[in-house]
Amino acid sequence: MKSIKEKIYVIQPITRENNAHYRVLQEEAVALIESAGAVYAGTLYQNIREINAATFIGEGKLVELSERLSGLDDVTVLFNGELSPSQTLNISAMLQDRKVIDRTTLILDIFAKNAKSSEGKLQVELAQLRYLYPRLKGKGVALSRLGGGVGTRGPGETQLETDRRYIRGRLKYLENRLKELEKRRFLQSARRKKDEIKTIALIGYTNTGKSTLLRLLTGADAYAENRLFATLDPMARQMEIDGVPFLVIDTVGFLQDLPHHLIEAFHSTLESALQCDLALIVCDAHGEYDMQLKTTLQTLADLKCDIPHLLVMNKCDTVSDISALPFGSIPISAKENIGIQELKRQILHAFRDEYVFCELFVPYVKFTEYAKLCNMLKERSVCFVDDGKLVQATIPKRYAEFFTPYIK
Ligand SMILES: Nc1nc2c(ncn2[C@@H]2O[C@H](COP(=O)(O)OP(=O)(O)OP(=O)(O)O)[C@@H](O)[C@H]2O)c(=O)[nH]1
Ligand SMILES: [Mg+2]
Repeated sequence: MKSIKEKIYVIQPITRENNAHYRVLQEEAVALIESAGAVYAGTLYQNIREINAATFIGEGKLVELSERLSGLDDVTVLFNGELSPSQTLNISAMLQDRKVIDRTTLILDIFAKNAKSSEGKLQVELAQLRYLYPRLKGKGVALSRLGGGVGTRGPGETQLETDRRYIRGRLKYLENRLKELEKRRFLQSARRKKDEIKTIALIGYTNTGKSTLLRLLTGADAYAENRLFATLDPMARQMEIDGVPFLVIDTVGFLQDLPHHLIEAFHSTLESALQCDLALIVCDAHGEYDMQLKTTLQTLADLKCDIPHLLVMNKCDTVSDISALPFGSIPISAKENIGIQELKRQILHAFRDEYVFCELFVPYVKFTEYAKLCNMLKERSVCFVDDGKLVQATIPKRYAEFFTPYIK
């Protein structure tokens, strides 16, 4: 069956706070609409000096919008900000019962569409129900106006219309189930700590190329696409640099003004990434990287995450002058495989206190003795000579003393 794409018209408020970046917010709204699989139908900008408690923007402006949209019955209105339940319903009523959604609802809808793992789906459902639950109070039939964002994904109208007790029960179930999964993950990460594999997390703004970089570094079959929130479920894959094994974790992207409870919803899956040993903060060298970096650092701070990081400027194949990029950042192109050796060198450098890279000489008479130590190091290359073998080795520093007799 050929599906008809939903058309969405944007109301972009201009406030004192977003005065400098409302255009970027509007462009992002368009990208969000496209990422949700809907069609962008236009924008109405509105200066707001004082927020109207009932309708957010002034009623006069809503009348203007209503006239502008007359004859376009099937167009949904996206308010590019967060609306209270009553504001949503009032705006909808003033627009002849048109469907009105806010930015959070749209993002939740994209999340619902993109979650692949069972845990990701549970998290999205929990976030959707938590967002919708307070909006259910005594709204009766009007509920359907709040439901499910674009299309029919997520909890959807039928579920919303079922009784609130059921939703409360479902919330409890989801919370418990996620707690169990979190416990399991905690055990896995504890085991990893025991195995002592260092973890590297790819963190950053959405659509900057994190998944593309994961693919390049680890050969993983990660999904990368030119749309927002392509990745929701973290994916972890191993790679090795000069004999040092690393676990690389891809994560959900951040977005400016991403409501806090949405990030909170992903806290359990982000957890493993946030406990990493090193973060690669990925920005788009061709985009608004100052804002991307600021948003990322702010989000990490909000999540109380203070980890060492390297700043990676991706998509440098699209930039003519890389010398203008932030000082100390590492320019790469994950798509064109540019700058990756330097990135790997800097990753290893970040762990320089943890490993010794050296050449060993093992005489034949010591082979048995050496063999007992072998699981403590990584042999990068071996070359047999007359009286023994030469080994290029990577040794975790705490084991280095066992190898002192062999170090050349
Ligand atoms: N020109 C260019 N495009 C790139 C590069 N790296 C990634 N891209 C493109 O950027 C888009 C987004 O890439 P992803 O790897 O999905 O980005 P992401 O950061 O994982 O995005 P989310 O998961 O949505 O947060 C895709 O269309 C990629 O092909 C690069 O180095 N150069
Ligand atoms: Mg991704």
